[in-house]
Amino acid sequence: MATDTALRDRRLEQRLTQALGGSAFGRTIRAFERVGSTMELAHALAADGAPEGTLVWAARQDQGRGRQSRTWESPKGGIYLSLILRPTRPATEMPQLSLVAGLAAAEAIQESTGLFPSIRWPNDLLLNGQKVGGILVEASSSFISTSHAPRPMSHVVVGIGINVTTRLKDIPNTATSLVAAGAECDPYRLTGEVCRRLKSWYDEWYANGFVPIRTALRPWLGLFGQPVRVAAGSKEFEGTASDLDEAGRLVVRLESGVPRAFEMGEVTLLR
Ligand code: BT5
Repeated sequence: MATDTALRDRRLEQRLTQALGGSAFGRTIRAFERVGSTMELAHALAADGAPEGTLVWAARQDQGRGRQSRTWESPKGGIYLSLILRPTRPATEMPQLSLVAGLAAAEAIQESTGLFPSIRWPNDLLLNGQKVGGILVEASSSFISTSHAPRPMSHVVVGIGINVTTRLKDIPNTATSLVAAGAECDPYRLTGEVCRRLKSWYDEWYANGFVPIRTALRPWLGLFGQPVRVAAGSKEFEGTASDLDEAGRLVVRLESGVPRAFEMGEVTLLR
């Protein structure tokens, strides 16, 4: 993309290269002081043939996005990154990548700050019940099919946003930042940790499927045994979160006593 070349910030790229210390995820870096959305750039680079592990990083985004066209507030002080992946596992397994990335990001935050974030299935990172980070997984349209047959994906972009030194007045009142939670944190080092851990858990998932990820996720998932409401599509369900199944679906024991597994959805804790 022409704009990509024009806006690249080589100084940022050098700092990130140092912090990544040779991580295979992030071996190719495109860094920007300000972009629309790192997702857009990553999709464009992937369509141009960028290799797996290409990292697109920004210090600010003007059009940061969440799931279902929601806005991801992306002021200065956060880290905003997208990684290009080219998995050949079945497209039906793609939602698991959100949990693979959540695990990597939670561990990276803990390693960099000593804080212990919880993962709110399927894609939120919380500190003290407030959102400190979010994950967005988008697949290229080329593999979206009307057929139910599993197909290899041509590329997937994993986006991660984390509020580091972000001022609380610049983000929703349901949000927090690492600094507000009492931690000091270097954003470049945190990026390096995220990339290294994502590479390692992604390799594990790729080779052995979701089961080892499920085991590693257990201590980070704060939901089990709690009353929850799950909004899935146009419907809402209430019950007790009871498990994460072997495909990464959230199992909720509904008020009727019947367990139901959710592949996607929004979870609210009821207390
Ligand atoms: C997410 O969506 O949590 C996924 C966020 C992914 C952001 C990254 S940043 C790098 C890459 N480039 C992008 O453009 N996006 C990705 P979702 O579950 O839909 O949550 C969105 C909701 O989180 C919003 O509706 C707000 O309520 C809340 N929110 C918005 N900005 C926030 C922030 N900075 N911190 C915490 N919560 C926020």
